[in-house]
Amino acid sequence: MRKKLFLVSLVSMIAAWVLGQNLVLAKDLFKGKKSFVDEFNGPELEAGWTWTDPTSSCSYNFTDNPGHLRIQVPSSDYGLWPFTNKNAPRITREVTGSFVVETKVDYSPQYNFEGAGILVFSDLQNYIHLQRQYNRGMPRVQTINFFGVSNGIWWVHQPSLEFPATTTYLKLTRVGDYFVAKSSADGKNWEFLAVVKKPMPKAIQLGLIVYDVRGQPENINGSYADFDYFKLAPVKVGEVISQIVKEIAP
Ligand SMILES: [Ca+2]
Repeated sequence: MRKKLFLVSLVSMIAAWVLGQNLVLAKDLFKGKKSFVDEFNGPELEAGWTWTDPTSSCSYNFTDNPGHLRIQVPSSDYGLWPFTNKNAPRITREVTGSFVVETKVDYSPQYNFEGAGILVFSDLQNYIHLQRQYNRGMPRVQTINFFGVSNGIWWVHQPSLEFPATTTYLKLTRVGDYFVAKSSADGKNWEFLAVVKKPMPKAIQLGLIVYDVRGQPENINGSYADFDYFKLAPVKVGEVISQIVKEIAP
């Protein structure tokens, strides 16, 4: 009985907090605009996107796989690591406040530390990846990985999620400093990976990234990922509450 009461009050407190955050943040984000969808039909990036390619050696196109944004890297020197490698190509747009973002990516990572997915970026000391990734030598090799850098300190959610499929749906929800990660093989049945609390400014850069670093010597050829769409939508408050409770309730 006591446990039940505790849970009810915990849920009520979280609900009040999330609702408050959500109303404030959602108002900031949507300023008269309900949502944003890019189907990547080309021929150019839609307004609001910024292409970042620090070494000016990567590329993107809408023609190799029509209806998809293909981002490609020519070798395996394209990571996002605050100390040594800041080269990963990405497209981002500014988003303020809470959001749910979803993408579908076709990607076949072959070598260690090849990844592609969603990026939340503030600066090189603060960012979050949710991506399809290859991890040689780990218990789970073909995975969904959820990791990042917070105040300059690298973190990774363990365990990563085993995910052998090459077509991957990724969904990331932000409410305040909470980030909820999910993935799916069909875009209908979503598997919860984790919720993490990471401080981030209200306004961040949100987008898609291809990441390929030299985790093993034979990884020299680079890679590409095909993103089918990018969908930004309002947060479903109830869903976020249930995930946060799932993570922190006793
Ligand atoms: Ca598409």
